Amino acid sequence: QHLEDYKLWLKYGRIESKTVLQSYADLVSQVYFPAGNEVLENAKNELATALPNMLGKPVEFSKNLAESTLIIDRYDQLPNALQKLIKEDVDNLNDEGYVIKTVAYNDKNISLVSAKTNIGILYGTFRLLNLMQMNEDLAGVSLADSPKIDLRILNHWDNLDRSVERGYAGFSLWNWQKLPEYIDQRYIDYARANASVGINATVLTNVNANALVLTPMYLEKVEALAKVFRGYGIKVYLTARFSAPIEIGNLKTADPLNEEVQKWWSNKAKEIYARIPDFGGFLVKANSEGQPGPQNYGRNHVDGANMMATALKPFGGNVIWRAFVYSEHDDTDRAKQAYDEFLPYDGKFKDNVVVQVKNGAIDFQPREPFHPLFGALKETPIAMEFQITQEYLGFSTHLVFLPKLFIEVLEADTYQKGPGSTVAKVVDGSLYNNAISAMAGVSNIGNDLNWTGHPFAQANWYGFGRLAWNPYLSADEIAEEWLRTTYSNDKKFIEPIKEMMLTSREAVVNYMNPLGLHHIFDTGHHYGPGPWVDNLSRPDWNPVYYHKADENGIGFDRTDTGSNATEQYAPFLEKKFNDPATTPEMFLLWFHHLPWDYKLKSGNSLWDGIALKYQKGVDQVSTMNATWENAKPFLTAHEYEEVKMLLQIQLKEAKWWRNACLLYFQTFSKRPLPKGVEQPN
Ligand code: GCW
Repeated sequence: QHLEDYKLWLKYGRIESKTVLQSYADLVSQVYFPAGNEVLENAKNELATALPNMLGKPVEFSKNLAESTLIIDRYDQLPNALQKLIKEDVDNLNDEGYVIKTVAYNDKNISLVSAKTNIGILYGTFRLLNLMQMNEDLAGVSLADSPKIDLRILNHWDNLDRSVERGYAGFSLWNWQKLPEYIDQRYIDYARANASVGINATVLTNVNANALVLTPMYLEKVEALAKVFRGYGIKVYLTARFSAPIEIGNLKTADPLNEEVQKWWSNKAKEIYARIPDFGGFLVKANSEGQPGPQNYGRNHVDGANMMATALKPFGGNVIWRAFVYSEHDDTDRAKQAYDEFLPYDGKFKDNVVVQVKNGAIDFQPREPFHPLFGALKETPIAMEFQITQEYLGFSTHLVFLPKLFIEVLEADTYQKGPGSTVAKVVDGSLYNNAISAMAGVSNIGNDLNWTGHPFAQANWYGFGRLAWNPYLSADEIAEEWLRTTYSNDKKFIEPIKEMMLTSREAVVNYMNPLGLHHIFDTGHHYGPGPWVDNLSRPDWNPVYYHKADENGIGFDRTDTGSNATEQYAPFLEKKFNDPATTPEMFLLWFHHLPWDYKLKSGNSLWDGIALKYQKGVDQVSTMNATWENAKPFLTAHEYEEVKMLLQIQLKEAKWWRNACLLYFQTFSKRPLPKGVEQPN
């Protein structure tokens, strides 16, 4: 029973509807799938496992193309007559895209899955199985799809001792001790899951990096993982500790302008590529939160990134350089620092450098306005960094459907090239025609039986992959797909549970950080509330720095009368955000310090409005509990119980947040709680 959780959205359960079953049985009565290469064999194996499970009988692979009902093959391998039928669709695909189409061939309708490349075939096969799991009508299917983003990459914050920074689903999947010889089935299932949603790269190690991973002892193990992942179209990246030349190379310096250092990195790249010819490259966190970097030697981010880019270039590798920088020695508003530091470098990076920017300017809060670097960096490929692991969102205990958050950011209009310059267009490279486009997700995966801790956190892994493939999908579609492949195709189950997922993100904002409040988490672990914390060594880590509550009011003035972070946005937005009346209320206290009696659009005072939001968050979680209760008939006892227990914790903790924040803020507002808000006791 519990093992079902392990299968993620690849359960391939028996199809219940008789008519669907019959139509699929017809569809696959003879399958032509020659395969013959590792990637294709993996696709074929997936089919060979999935179809009998779904249909209840073995699959017939045939050598006779002419008589087959389903043909899966690369375009260049197809007979001319078949090529002709899909030429137009195939012409429009990119290298990773695929076509799934019903065509008339030899006087009958057959289904065709084709692509320009092997990996396209793998993706097409997974998509076909996905459609079948959702009982979609495939009789006249005509579908052509290509990823809109080149690099769809997971970032594991996994340490070599298998602890996972901000990981809440057990220990790291990578069993360094048993590698390279022992290939855990998990590696294969991880690769299958990723490939099924189009994730095509993974960074194995934490950005707070350990240089040891670049030594031969570990590279041998990385090579073994890369070998498994290659068969699923997944490239391996590593984090590169900037001081590695000193730590593992016996050099006296890691100065990027020093020739010895440059040579060391070039040799390191050569050594890695000798083992892993398709190695992706390095992800680097430099001069951020105490990590070493070029600034230790009086150099800058461009010097550092370009030095590594030069080393990787001959082998086709990339440098992904993070822009998550802020300094305790700089009293500029933390939200402004990354933009200030990186904007002057626009256009100065080598062409195999991507700058990776978190979705917001502070740090993965339940809600933040989009990072002002999106749209502002015009000549530098910019990768989106989302956090799938729920550092500030209740770990793997709270049910929060993150595609809602991701899409809110992707849909935001930067106005940097006029209206319609959305973050999605920046990230997919279409706005400025960037050479590389990338979306990264900080993984929520660990060795828990169900991979992600909370069963619904699987939906966040799934949703990240889907959005990295197509950043224009809706949260509704993603939730629906995930529910149907994970739980049930029954509408009576799907509709209410989908609704629960879609409201869950707003619920967490309401009970943790409503109206633009942010970073009021307890210190270090970031789990519960800690808005009162004011004694940390770094002022920019203290919650009081962010909410600035006092007797007059609450919020961070980031307008032209305050830190002027608003000036980092395009003029249209700058103006909008400078005025509380035109600032979307969801960002109100992000940009403004306002009196407790400030009147909200609802007519409520700010104080009452804050209190009502906290209460609303609690009420929403109550509703989530009731919704789950009603879904009981559709669930196994185990499925029902595990989420029920988690939702009960979530309710308790939503109340904890409400009570803690309201009692604390009330010491400043000195106002009673409005009607409808439960009195904390
Ligand atoms: O906010 C911080 C997290 C750190 C993380 C850092 C980063 C990997 O609390 O745990 O370090 O962000 O993104 O580099």
